[in-house]
Amino acid sequence: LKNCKQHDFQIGKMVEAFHLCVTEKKDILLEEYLIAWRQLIKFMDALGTVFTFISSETMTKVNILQGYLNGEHGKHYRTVTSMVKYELENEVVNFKELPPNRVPSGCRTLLRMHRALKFLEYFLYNLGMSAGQDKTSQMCADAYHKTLSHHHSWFIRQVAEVAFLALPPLEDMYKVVCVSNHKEAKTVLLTTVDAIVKVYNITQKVYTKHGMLDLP
Ligand code: 1Q0
Repeated sequence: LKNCKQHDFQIGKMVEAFHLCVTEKKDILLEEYLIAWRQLIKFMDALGTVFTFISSETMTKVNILQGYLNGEHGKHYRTVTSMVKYELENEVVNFKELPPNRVPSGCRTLLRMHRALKFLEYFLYNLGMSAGQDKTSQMCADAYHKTLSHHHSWFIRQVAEVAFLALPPLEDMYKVVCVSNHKEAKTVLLTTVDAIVKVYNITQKVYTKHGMLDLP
């Protein structure tokens, strides 16, 4: 496990990006959103090889969205609202099962990440509120069972359960986020949760409005 000087995950950068991605009109800037996610991927990579499968799957999602942003219709992918509008108008949302060999839609891809944010919110909250005796693997499993697991297949759930067991103890997690004690950790983690909740709620509203919470 790498400590905070040996890897370049910075929780501050992640929180900042989750803050900056929210616009005044309560929309989400995709570019900043992806910056936050790249930090999360770095964090998973710092935890070791057990998490490689999860982090590379997450990277695939980030790359799909970045691909749309850099693509010929990139200007329509600047924010979540503009992406949804564009994909709806052009009927590329994939409301039905995606034909093979096609790049999944932006809406469908973002939905996966959006669901994962709810998990992250619970997990980081648990970590922040922990008095120190709790096991990280248990806190992570609890968060997962309340949230993301409902959207995962049996196979993926088994993969997740194995990964949880490989989570380092709380003090080591603190080192990865560069905090030295529980009080500091609590502040950092609850600030992060706050930023994530804001982003989550905005996305949730847009997706609810367009009946997009169950895209296959
Ligand atoms: C560090 C702890 C990591 C624990 C991860 C728990 C989540 C388990 C996820 C398990 C498997 C993911 C592999 C594949 C999933 C896909 O099937 C699924 C759906 O996509 P699709 O195309 O098949 O329909 N994909 C997803 O759900 C995408 C999201 C994956 C999970 C992202 C988890 C992000 C969590 C990061 C934790 C970092 C904590 C950082 C801060 C720590 C501060 C102390």
